[in-house]
Amino acid sequence: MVIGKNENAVLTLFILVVISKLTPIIGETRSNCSEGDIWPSDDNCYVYECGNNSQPIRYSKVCPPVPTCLAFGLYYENCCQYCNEKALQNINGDITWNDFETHPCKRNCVSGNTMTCIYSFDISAFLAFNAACNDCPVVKSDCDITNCVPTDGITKLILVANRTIPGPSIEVCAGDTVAVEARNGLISQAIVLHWHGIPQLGTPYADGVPYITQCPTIEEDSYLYIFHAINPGSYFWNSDEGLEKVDGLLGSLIIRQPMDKDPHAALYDTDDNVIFIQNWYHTFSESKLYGWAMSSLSSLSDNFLINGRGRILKRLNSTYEETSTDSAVTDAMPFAEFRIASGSRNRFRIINAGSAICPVAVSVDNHTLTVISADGFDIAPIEVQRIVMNNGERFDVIIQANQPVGNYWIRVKGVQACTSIERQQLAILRYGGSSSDDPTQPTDYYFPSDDEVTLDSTYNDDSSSLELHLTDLQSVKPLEPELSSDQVNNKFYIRLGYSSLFNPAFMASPNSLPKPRQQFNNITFEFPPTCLLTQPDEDHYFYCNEDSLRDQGKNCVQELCTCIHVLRVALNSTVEVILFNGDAIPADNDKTKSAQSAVHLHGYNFRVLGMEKVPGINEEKIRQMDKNGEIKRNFINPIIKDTVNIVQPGYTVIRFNATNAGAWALHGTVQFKYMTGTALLFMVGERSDLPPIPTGLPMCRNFIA
Ligand SMILES: [Cu+2]
Repeated sequence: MVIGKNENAVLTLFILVVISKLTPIIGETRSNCSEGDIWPSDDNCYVYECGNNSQPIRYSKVCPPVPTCLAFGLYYENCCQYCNEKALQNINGDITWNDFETHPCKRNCVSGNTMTCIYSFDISAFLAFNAACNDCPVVKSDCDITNCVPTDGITKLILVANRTIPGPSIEVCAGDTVAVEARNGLISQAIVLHWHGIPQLGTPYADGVPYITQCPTIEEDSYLYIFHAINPGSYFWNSDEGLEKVDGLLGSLIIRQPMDKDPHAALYDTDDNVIFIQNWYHTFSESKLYGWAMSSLSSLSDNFLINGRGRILKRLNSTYEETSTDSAVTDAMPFAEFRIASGSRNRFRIINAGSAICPVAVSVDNHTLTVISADGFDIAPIEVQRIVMNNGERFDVIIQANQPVGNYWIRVKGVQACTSIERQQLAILRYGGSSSDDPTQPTDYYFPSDDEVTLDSTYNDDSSSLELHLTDLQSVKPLEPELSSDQVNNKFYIRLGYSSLFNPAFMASPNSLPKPRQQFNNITFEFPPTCLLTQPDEDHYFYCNEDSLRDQGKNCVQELCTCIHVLRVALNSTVEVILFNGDAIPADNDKTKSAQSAVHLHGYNFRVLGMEKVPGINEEKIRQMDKNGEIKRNFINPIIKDTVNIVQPGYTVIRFNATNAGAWALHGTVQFKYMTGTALLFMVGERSDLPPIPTGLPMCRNFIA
């Protein structure tokens, strides 16, 4: 493997590697080198030797041999692979199946004590409410039997990690290293796991976006995700391959911190409650998607689950599954339950891992929610009765057990397009010493009235004067000086809209009406034919954006533009994105229904500088407003998020400092819209800014590439 001229050169090269940390970087080329001079390349991946006529000769660097090492301990430095023996000594158990509750990494966080936390996800197809459920729900405890996966009592095909819904929860401390081995035991589908809200600083190959950061993991194969749990907060993981997330491949990811580091530590006594909200379909997700595309069926969520449980609270009599199943069963299914001690102050982490259309409104009867954190970043506490949150958003709240001992409903209601079908789910807040009965308050969708102080992160403020918006919240972290300037290095206007052009993939016949397809700037995103980050030598496909398509003379309003939508950004430059949305995008086949749409950014946490409703907004108008200084930007402690609603009609302004090299997706948070084109990539930095590609990764390409 060594390309050396003679033994001496090999020895010199070896010494260079050994002392590479001490060798100053000299530069790629030297104008006046003397024959025999040896120096490393800027990226430390090669060694140059000065040859005849001062012509440098490039050699591959000789790395020291890697000792036998578990994959978890391998790391790269200066273009060589090393084994972190210390990390291996501290490894904590290959914990499989349902032992995650007792995982050694789920612990009280103490400063200076970090761990490497290993998890195995066995991903397989499975059946919800299956034969393992015995007499559930008649015998309530049978619903808790391992392998039962009760959901809402409807038997259906699901995709699971370790046979649970939601999937296993990863709970670690800030500073830990997380290693998840995802084993694909599906019969006919690849998988890719994404860690929603984790910026993957320096670990772009672990971000889990198919054909962007990795090849999808095929059947019977596995992929090892290693990343650092840096910022404490509430996150989740999910499959970003197709619609697998919707069918059950998702779970929470909680990063706690030592209490002495938490600015809100004095406000709460307990921190072990997670309210995990997901959409639930009563058929396999793809039959929902194609039912919407090729007939007049609804794609709205059939139900919500809270921590994997719930009942069907309103039957629409519109689907076979709902009308044919035994309502005596589904009406008796157990709700998720949360137990708190009277007088205690409890941190609840509310995670909306939803993937279908409709934001949700979350409230707890008779209790105030003190919001202390949004998307993993602390805010100045604010008291509300209700939080409206879109897919992908997380809010941590404190619930004080200051009411009479008893049981109270936790309500999760689908709003906007889901109001008329009264989609909702309930869970129970039980005080210690209360009965095991259901709460006595009505379960009606319209109870209690909407006249409550509401944090509405969707900015849909036409109902109440009691609404607060994200722009009313304050981060505990002041805005970074480089983001406080009037000027930014990069400014992008991104319009969320939709195309109703001919689209054979979603049409039953050439005569059918095309279904509206969501886009950014009139471009339908297409995933590359090979893996963009890990197969750089095959990067000969065409990227596009609004400018390049215009230069090619394309009119994407008249013809469907489908390509790899890329916005390039220099490393360490500042970025402002003005997201705007003028069209009410039909939420479903019922054109009268629409819902606010959120976007999620990978690789970064961003500041939300402004959100405002502007009727009749379009590209011309937003640019004119910006020119006239009419876009509202708040520079005083704007909150930090990774998922935000695009006000419709109106705009949302975000800023971030592009310090993380990679190809980072910005995408819609309705899964089938993301997978069918509502996405683009921020390409930050150059290839040389990326960490070395891990060795031994699988390759992928299509036949055409
Ligand atoms: Cu994400």
